[in-house]
Amino acid sequence: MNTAEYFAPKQHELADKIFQGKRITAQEAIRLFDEFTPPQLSLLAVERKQLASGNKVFYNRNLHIEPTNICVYNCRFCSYKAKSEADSYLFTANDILQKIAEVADNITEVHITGGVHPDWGIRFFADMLKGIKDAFPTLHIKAFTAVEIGFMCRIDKMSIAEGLTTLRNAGLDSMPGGGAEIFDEDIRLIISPEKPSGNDWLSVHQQAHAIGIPSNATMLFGHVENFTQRISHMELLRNLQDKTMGFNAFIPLKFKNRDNRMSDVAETAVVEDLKTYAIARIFLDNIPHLKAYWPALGRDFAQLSLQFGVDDLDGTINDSTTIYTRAGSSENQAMNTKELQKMISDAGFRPVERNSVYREIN
Ligand code: V47
Ligand code: SF4
Repeated sequence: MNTAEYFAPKQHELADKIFQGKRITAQEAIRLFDEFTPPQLSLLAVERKQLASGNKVFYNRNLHIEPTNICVYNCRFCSYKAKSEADSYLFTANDILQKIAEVADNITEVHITGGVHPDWGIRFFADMLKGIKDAFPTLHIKAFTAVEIGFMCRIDKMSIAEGLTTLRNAGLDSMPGGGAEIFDEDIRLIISPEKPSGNDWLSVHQQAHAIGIPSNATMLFGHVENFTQRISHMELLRNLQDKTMGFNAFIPLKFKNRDNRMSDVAETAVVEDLKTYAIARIFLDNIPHLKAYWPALGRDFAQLSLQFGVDDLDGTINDSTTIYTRAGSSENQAMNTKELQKMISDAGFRPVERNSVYREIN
């Protein structure tokens, strides 16, 4: 690539470094936010995506289940937790088995996370996982954020390592990336003051990776944090990944402002969102996949994000998820495989179905 055509002289050195696949520093990532245009970032991010996954864009067939919307925490950005007893729900183990049974022939993964229930501990969830594995032995179970696991361990007075081992032995195959928000403690105090710290989140994932449970990582962005805090968040993830190589995917989650206690905070512009995806792709050089979770973002944005380094659009079946519809996403939460494939090929990429650990499924 002749960088002179697309980049100003002061940008050449950094653009060349990125084209050569070299690691960039946090200061350089801030420069990408401040000094580079969206078309320039698109060029750089797609180049780095090609290194990681060529022309492929992945999707999977999964079902998201949220067992309850009752939660002990009161995150200010959350539109999801029950506002009153009348608004609350709890699924029984049988409800969950029934929901899976309805679509089991069409999925390879079940994704389970929800509110942090005050009484449900490790043993309760281990029984739930065993029930699912007994009934559907080939389904991959991706379940429970680090925040949920931390609380479950407290209920049953177990260490994090004991809790994780119990869940793994009961059928937990991997963990989703929720609960990370923004690791910066000053921001956490504003948006989710009761939630355990960023270090706690990182420690749960480190311990999960150590016993063979891979996971994802998220970042809730576009509220009261600044670019430096976004990059610091990613830097902590990059540092941990250097040690464990246990993260499969990074998922930036754009803050949605409807029906929560941060509704006065304006949502970010699409251009800023796309820049954030591109910079994540470039900066997180050791996390192989960048996921745009389309039910939250909308199909149009998700398709556009493929030009900014995204190589994964998550799943096709999203039957009972409400965390985003409540916060203002108007998406119909289900898309069939053909629609998803078309969305990817229309954007110029090759759709590839994956399993939960990114093996290709023919
Ligand atoms: O941790 C809550 C976020 C997360 C809002 O790992 C909000 O494959 C935006 O982590 N605006 C849960 N975001 C969802 C999650 C996830 C989703 C899809 C795939 C995977 C995966 C993980 O949702 C929470 C929080 O950061 N969230 N409220 C809101 N108003
Ligand atoms: Fe509970 Fe999660 Fe909502 Fe926080 S974001 S209140 S932990 S459901």
